[in-house]
Amino acid sequence: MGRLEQAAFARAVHALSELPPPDAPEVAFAGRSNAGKSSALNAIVGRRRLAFTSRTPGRTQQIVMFRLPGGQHLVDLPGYGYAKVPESIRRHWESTLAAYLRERPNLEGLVLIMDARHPLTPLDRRMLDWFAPTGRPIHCLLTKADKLGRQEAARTLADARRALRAWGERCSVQLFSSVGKTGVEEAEDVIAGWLRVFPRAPEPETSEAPTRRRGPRGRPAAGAPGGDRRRRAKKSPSGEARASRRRPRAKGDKHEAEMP
Ligand SMILES: Nc1nc2c(ncn2[C@@H]2O[C@H](COP(=O)(O)OP(=O)(O)OP(=O)(O)O)[C@@H](O)[C@H]2O)c(=O)[nH]1
Ligand SMILES: [Mg+2]
Repeated sequence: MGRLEQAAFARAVHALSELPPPDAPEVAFAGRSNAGKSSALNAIVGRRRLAFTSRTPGRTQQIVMFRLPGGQHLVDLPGYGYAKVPESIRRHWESTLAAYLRERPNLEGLVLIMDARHPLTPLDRRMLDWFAPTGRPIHCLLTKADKLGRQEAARTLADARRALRAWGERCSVQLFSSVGKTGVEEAEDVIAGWLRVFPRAPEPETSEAPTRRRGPRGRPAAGAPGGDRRRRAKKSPSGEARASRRRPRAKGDKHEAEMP
């Protein structure tokens, strides 16, 4: 099971006054309308339909909060830059987002989702301008990378990395695809670190004789010949060993298309 897989819908709010008390770490997903924020959040928690996704831009129009068992929150912010939003609503969200990003004391980091085909739009730059002065980290996902060829993707990443230096050292970037599942574990590592959700301790080695080393339900236990293939410990960027735990996905997996 992924480290963030137990996230559950907690609440959807329109105003900052409705937010829960800031007593546990929080990570927010921001980005242009239709950039793929909700899809990225779903891919990272390893659940297809936790956050609503839609082909219709401007679908997420509230601050939607997902809570982890330890009390931390993942926050799906309303997208910006959708031209058809009425002026009064646009203003409301602009001031709400700016205040949230600057003042939420438990906001540990910002995940900025940008379409890899046109990253760092003027509105993305403004988000970076709002958040970077807080001194907290920003991790950018260049999503829909499946729409780019390999070389184009590599060039886009290098260009974005260079441009993002303008917002300081705490700004990182990676390629991502919710459809192709590119970069999902890398993003999960960053977010789980910010939320202080740590890998589960490895299962203890059994001291039974080799002939009787069977895991639960008759599977070979970790350490038994062939038994640890799916749970082989992997080094995370922080150097900690952790078990590989992503379940395989069917090739045709699709995201939910519309809100019910
Ligand atoms: N090809 C491709 N399509 C994607 C990817 N991520 C999202 N999409 C599609 O992009 C559209 C918008 O995705 P959402 O995740 O709803 O985007 P959002 O940023 O949450 O949108 P709003 O909530 O409206 O601001 C949907 O049709 C998704 O299926 C991706 O990695 N690759
Ligand atoms: Mg959304």
